[in-house]
Amino acid sequence: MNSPDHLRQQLFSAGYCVAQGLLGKSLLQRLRRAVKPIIKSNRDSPPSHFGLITSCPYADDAFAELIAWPPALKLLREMGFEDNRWMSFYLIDKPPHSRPLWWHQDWLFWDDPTSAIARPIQAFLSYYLEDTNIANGCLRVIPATHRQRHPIHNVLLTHDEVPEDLPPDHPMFEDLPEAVDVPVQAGDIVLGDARLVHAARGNQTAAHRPLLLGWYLLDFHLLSPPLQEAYAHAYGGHTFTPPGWWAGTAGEAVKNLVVDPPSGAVAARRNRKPGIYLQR
Ligand SMILES: O=C(O)CCC(=O)C(=O)O
Repeated sequence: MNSPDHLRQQLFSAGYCVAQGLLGKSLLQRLRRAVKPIIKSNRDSPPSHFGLITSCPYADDAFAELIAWPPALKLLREMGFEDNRWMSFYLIDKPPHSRPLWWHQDWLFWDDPTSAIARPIQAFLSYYLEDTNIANGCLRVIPATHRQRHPIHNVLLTHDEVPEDLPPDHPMFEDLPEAVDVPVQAGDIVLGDARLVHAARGNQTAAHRPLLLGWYLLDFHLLSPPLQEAYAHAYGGHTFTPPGWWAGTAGEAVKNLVVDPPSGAVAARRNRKPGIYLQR
């Protein structure tokens, strides 16, 4: 595995990095079992993300372990991030023979001057539950687009603007030569900056491709007060209570990661469209 220093350097410069083998075999098996009924019950629901994307119901305590997974939190600390908070987890399943996901970025606050800083503020930790590659729908990234404008930014629609049936010839699907595929083994973590332009290959196989994607805030205490307040309104401790049925101390570990409640400060305004804080 690459050293935490190397991973930090890659996350800062390219906008993403891969930490290998962080999910132990036993939690991986428990998570595979936990997502199976969710995937099955959603099999006939309308497509979104050209597959299933759903907020985790957290009903299985494997999710509690995942949210506060000690090896992941340790890695973040070793990478230099000391005060990390959890926002949400999504199950993103690509059904057999499903379409690619379009290029997009996920940063919510492009009007905030800290949109331009090198340090990642909001990051995804993606846990692919099966070996994932070009054939079954791996992640694709355009390195360094978390801080640097790229022509693709000119054609990106925001999440609210993307129609469910975005045509396959839309430029948001363009096969760019500088795009990098990110194949992983089950149990690896992909860490990505929310500002990074990324997409995913289609699933050309007959098997599902499940992903558990968690959003985290890195070094919450260093965020500007307006950002802290915006996150507090959406995710602050007041909105999340660990379910009582989580076994043992699982809920306790998650409590340490909950975003502080609002303080009454002025909150940053949401704007998903990059502006002057994305370098040319
Ligand atoms: O499905 C994937 O592999 C990536 C999904 C993702 O990163 C996203 O939806 O933001």
